[in-house]
Amino acid sequence: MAATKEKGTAVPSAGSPPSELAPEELLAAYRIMVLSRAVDDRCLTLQRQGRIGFYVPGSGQEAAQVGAARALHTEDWVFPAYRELAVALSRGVPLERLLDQFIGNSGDLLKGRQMPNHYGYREFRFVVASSPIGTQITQAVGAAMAAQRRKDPVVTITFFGDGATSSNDFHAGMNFAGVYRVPTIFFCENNQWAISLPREKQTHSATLAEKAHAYGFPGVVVDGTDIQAVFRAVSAARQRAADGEGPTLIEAQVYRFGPHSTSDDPHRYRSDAEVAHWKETDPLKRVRELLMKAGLLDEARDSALVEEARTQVSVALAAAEKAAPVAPGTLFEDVFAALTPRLEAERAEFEQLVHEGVIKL
Ligand SMILES: Cc1ncc(C[n+]2csc(CCOP(=O)(O)OP(=O)(O)O)c2C)c(N)n1
Ligand SMILES: [Mg+2]
Repeated sequence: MAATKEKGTAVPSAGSPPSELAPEELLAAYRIMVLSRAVDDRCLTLQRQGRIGFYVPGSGQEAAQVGAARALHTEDWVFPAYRELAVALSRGVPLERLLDQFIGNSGDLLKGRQMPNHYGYREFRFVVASSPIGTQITQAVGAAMAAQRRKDPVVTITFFGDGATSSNDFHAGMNFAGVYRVPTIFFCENNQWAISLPREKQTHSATLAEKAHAYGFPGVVVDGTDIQAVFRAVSAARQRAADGEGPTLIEAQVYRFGPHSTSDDPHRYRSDAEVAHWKETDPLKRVRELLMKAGLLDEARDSALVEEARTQVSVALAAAEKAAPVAPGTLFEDVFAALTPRLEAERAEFEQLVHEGVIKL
């Protein structure tokens, strides 16, 4: 798979962004990728066992996600879709909090109010996942416009799929970003499928990146299984945005190895041969090879690292499954600063019914 570069590359005007991840950073990135893969493997099983309700795997897309995340600054805001676990982990979101959210227990900062897998963490500037396709795109542009007006040195990045390039929000967001030279990075993970719809039926454009040209800013295609290529592209786009030169659209070409989510069966719409073809460029395999060449990894160390990640998931899961459920009274929190008398009465009645066992949790 070639990493073709489209017309209009994202070249910064001032300063020089880092061109690649140093070997130690690459090792840190690989750890996150391995952990993300371990979470995927475990969570697909957990959903089948009825221990979590829903899950969206990101296997195959780890290099694109971690490469992009590592090019960001702490103050930047991330507006993800729903498949960006490796981005969340890269931002520093603790694995324990993620598992709490999947289960919806008392450790879930969202108090069980979102669908499983729809997490967000203000502390890490990782906005709650968007399930309606594309809505995060206009939100990222709006947040970047606000930062621009307040002269906050913040860049926003939004992650979305190939299918989202057909949404209204994609085009509205791209147009606003172009007109106002907004500091946003549009990061499209083209994983070749929008559930069962293949990329070639999504649009007749030769690439998704070239859609940026119509809005007056650069669009680049990168091989999303090459972590260094992704890191370079996002670093350059970030620099451009920070220099006031406006947005960039990056199309990272990847493949989703697993199902779209725990709700579909990919065998009904794609062939095993296609999956096998893309697995030859498994991003984990590619980074592993780079690390071995750099002398930072060998077979034994790699197996230990994978085992460590699996154990980390098991430990976090055991704690999350042991944690108490969300307290029922929290249902009434966070809408009004002080409850209205009617809601206060309803809360008292609700808690009484829970206490009497009429409402079982
Ligand atoms: C507005 C809207 N329409 C339809 C759906 C149903 N839906 C959920 S995911 C999805 C496909 C999205 O594909 P893509 O943007 O390529 O992202 P991917 O899931 O491949 O990462 C669709 C159509 C939705 N969630 N929201
Ligand atoms: Mg897709």
